Amino acid sequence: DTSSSSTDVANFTWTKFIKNIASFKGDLSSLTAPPFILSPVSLTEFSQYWSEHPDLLLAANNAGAQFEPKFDNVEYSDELNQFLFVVKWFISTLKSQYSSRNESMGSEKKPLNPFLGEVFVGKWEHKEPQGTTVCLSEQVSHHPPITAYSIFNDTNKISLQGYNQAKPTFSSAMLSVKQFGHALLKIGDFNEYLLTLPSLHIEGLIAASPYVELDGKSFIQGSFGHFAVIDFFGKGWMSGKKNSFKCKIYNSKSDYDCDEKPLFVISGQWSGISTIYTGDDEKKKKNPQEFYDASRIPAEQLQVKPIEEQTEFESRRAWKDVAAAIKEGDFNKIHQTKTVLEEAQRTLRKNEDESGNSWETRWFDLIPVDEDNRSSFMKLATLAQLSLEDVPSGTIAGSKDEAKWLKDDAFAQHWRFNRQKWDDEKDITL
Ligand code: CLR
Repeated sequence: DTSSSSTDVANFTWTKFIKNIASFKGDLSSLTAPPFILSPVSLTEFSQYWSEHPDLLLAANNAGAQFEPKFDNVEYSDELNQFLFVVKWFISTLKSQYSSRNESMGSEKKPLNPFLGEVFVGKWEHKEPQGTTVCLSEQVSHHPPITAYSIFNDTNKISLQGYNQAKPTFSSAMLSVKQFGHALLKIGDFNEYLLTLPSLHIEGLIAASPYVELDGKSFIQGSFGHFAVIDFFGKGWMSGKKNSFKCKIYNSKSDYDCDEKPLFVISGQWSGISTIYTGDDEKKKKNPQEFYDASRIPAEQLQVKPIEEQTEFESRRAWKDVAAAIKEGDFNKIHQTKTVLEEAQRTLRKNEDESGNSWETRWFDLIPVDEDNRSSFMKLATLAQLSLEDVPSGTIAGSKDEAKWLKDDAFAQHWRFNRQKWDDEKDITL
């Protein structure tokens, strides 16, 4: 019976893949996976997810505009008002970040593992007077894989920078991922926000239709003290709905520590509707107002120049043949095209070793925490009592968790955008 044998083969391959995952140690990139679970998109492209609602990002530079919904019994300072815009933009990024592949490809898939120096650039062009929002993404490390990004709009004086490393761990057919890194948002000359990245796990592996479920927390710390904690839950929790969250907003981290009543509580689904209450009304579920509806506003894709105009470092050009082979589902061709790319990388590294010149990152620098005067990371992390070290994003300073992740020779360094390097860039254009 030939009709059933092809499904048998697919099932066998998937079962084998799951078994491989279960006994796997180290970096996911080296895991061979059946073609149907491979994505033709590289992780360097994921940076664009921070701004697929650019209007909400720009709105955070609110220039006096009142955040809606507005509650009559709340006093809004300019800073609190802006903080709400920031929270709304952050919530709006989550659908793109964590569930867009399910919509575009039917399930979460294994992204292409970027090579060192791979870049992805693009822009959103807005109606006057909003200018252009630029997205720059660069693979700054291959082992471990780390992607750094910078998204900015000079006209609106708003910029976001950050970096990301996903560390997977496996236990009993469960794939859990801790995110390292953080994002820093700067609005105007003075207002800055630190955003931490939640942990997540992959559901649906056994059924061969994987999807991301967020399970940790994100913190947002503003330079004027405002603090938000966002708790993420999946299907089996609280509301029972997937992609649920609860966000509490406080005047300060110490209000949160002292268990003060939050100023606002927002709850619902980040992939759907969420509701905002004042801290006074939340328990009684009085006067609910819609906060955000992710299903109503489609993501705005950034513009990327045609592949013919891209350099060999640019993601879509570099992965063109591999992506085509993945779309064809041709296992051998995937392997062949990938090998060409990997061999070229190996030769580059070998030449660097021999000549003693190591690879130089293009737009980002690795900066020791105490020399980092390009961002307010130290100030904001200290306000939020978060670790300054290279530990999972959002780890509390001095906590057991921090101790668990700290290596003896730890020496905290973080990736920071170097605007001058981008302004001097000659080869890569938007
Ligand atoms: C990368 C940085 C983004 C947010 C984000 C979303 C989804 C994550 C991805 C990060 C890292 C890689 C990831 C992915 C989901 C699945 C994928 C963890 C954190 C792994 C490598 C693939 C697992 C393979 C199964 C799907 C078979 O801002």
